[in-house]
Amino acid sequence: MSHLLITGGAGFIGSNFVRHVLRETGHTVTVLDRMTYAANEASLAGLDPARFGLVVGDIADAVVVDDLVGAADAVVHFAAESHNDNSLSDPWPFVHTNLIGTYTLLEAVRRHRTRFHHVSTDEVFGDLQLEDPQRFTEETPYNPSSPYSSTKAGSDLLVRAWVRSFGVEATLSNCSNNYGPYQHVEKFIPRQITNVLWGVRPKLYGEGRNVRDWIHAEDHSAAVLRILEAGAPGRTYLVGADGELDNLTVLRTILRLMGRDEDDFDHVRDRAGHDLRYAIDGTRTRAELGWEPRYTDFEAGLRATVDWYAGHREWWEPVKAATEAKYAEVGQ
Ligand code: NAD
Ligand code: TDX
Repeated sequence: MSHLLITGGAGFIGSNFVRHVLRETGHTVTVLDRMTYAANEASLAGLDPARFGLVVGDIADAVVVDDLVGAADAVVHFAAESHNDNSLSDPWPFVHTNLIGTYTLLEAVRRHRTRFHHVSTDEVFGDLQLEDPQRFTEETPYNPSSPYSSTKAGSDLLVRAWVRSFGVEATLSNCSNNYGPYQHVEKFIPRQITNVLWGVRPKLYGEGRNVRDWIHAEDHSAAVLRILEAGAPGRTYLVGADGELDNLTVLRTILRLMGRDEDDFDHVRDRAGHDLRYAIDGTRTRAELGWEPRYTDFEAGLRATVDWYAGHREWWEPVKAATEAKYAEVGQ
């Protein structure tokens, strides 16, 4: 049994991971989270206080981080500014958290010789053409597009440098687009589901031909836990579930599942520098770690996600109006 420090554990994937760890292992967990707009304490409600605690703090605060890392057997690092659209309107928090925050954690795990897992994204590779037969692999060169993805790319490179130069025992994972419960309503799938529930029309950027490679957050959690247990120090693992779909198809599926006309949405202004397509080749991760995605029926996963948002209005409704007001300001 170990004690894990999980950064960003009050966000979407982090909170799913905390529940996964408490369910699947005997580990105890401390979450370090700054409780930004993206966090929700309700995502961690009802967890066993004997095995779980929340510390509100900044991963760029070296004093707080040093204490918590010193008390942990391993650190799993999810904390980030995570939304591309926000990074276009105000990049600074992305530099602060994704770069300086990751640097601060790395210095602490270096001092304490603590096992570290860094959670990253496939967006570090840039984008692919629609008809390109290739997918991202561990060898794909980094070519990030947005302030979000470039700060994530920078954080990955910091981790690699701390492994090579200082012998830090770290692993990395680059995962594709996650969906599932507890995702902030600023993101594509929850935004559209809650728009329908809230009585406004869904919003599609441009023509919606952009492709994302969807994976359920529960599958991502299982992969991260497996890497923590069996990953080779210094290695990068690509995590994906062969879930490529264009945005138009996803939106039409949501509308159909919710009993609406599939054309009942608005086209809005496209995202600046909008990446066309992401696609992960996760063959090596599956072969080496024996991890397999379980939520491979996307429509079933989406239906369960629709049901979750319909049944948890108290979780998302308090932030819905402010999120939509922010989008309205930029014509999206
Ligand atoms: P999220 O925005 O839902 O949650 C991020 C959490 O980090 C929030 O709880 C926030 O309060 C916290 N945080 C932000 N700045 C902090 C700081 N300075 N100190 C402490 N805590 C801070 O993000 P998410 O979608 O759950 O993503 C989690 C991680 O997974 C990120 O590193 C992201 O890059 C990566 N990732 C996300 C996806 C995806 O599809 N969402 C895919 C691949 C990788
Ligand atoms: O209202 C919308 N309409 C729309 O068409 C929104 C919010 C998005 N989109 C499009 C843009 C993207 O092509 O949907 C797609 C998905 O958008 P996001 O949910 O913002 O995700 P994306 O930009 O692909 O990034 C996500 O996956 C990789 C996460 O937010 C990142 O944290 C992760 O690294």
